[in-house]
Amino acid sequence: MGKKIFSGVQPTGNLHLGNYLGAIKNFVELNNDDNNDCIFCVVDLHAITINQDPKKLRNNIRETVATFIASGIDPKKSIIFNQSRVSAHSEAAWILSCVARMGWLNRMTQFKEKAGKDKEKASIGLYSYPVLMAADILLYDSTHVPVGDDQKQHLELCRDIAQRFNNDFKVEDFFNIPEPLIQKQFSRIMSLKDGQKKMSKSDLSDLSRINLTDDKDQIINKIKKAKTDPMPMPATIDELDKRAEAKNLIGIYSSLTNLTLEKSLKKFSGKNFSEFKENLSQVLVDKIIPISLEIKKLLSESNYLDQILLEGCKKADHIASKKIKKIHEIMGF
Ligand code: AQP
Repeated sequence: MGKKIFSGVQPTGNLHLGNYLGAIKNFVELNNDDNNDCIFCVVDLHAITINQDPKKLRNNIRETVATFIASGIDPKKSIIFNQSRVSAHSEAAWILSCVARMGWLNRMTQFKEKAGKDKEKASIGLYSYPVLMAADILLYDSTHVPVGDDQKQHLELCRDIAQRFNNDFKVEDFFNIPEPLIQKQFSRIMSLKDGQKKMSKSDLSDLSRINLTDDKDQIINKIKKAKTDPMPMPATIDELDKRAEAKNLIGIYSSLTNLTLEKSLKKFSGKNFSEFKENLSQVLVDKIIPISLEIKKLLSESNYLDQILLEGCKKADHIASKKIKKIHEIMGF
């Protein structure tokens, strides 16, 4: 049987190599399998959990759609839509927030990281973000959710919420319990400036990430400046595990070339970083530049992008409104 796939990306600008290798690359493979029904959502309601400039947000929504298509998602095969247009998401999030427990949400590490020391000033939306994410997934009876490693905990919470709803309301199997699809390797791409920190859109340093809209010179420059250590390239996985920055760069190389870490190490062990970095820049340029050029081309066709969203929203709304109707019946509304 085919899979029902759902995943989302926040339109918060600066989509980067981590988003691509951790999530979007996987979306494309799932989209290419005719057995699957795929829904890829631009999660604009998630984006507003931190302050957004409305004008920029509108552009970022289009840019996220352009990135999906430029990366290889076919809007004729997969539903692409933005979350705020399908009101069932907000409604289901409220209902599920009455099912989820404070204790469950208090364990979410992403909130702790994003809220930082001043959590009193964080929005309530940032705290309840994973409940909205559960609503997104459960409304479509999704069976599989392709995400990067950082979203694993939110997926577990989604499963707990679904199970609790099914138990509390004695509606066995009403919500499908979704499986995460997290790549076994290279599921967390780290910052180019700090091998302990995840590559992230919101990092103040643009040198910390490869943006999917970077040009050739920017990519080469960022890899040249990427943090390494003074030793030659490692020879074994054990050695690699102790060297965070080297591990990240070799991981990126392996993921882009579809080589195992062992094979990449064999190719470069004992060599100096500058030689490896030249090779890495080349594979990055070969992969990212066609995507970058296509994103820029699509962004000049905003009517086309808006049309894709409009059609996607109609299809998503058709599915989600049926599910929310059933939820109303179950709740006694
Ligand atoms: N560094 C990463 N490595 C692997 N996967 C990643 N993802 C994000 N960063 C990495 C995956 O990309 C998908 C979309 O992410 P998102 O847009 O929903 O937001 P995020 O995870 O909050 O992304 P950022 O870049 O880290 O944003 P900020 O800076 O705002 O925190 C998800 O599947 C995610 O796992």
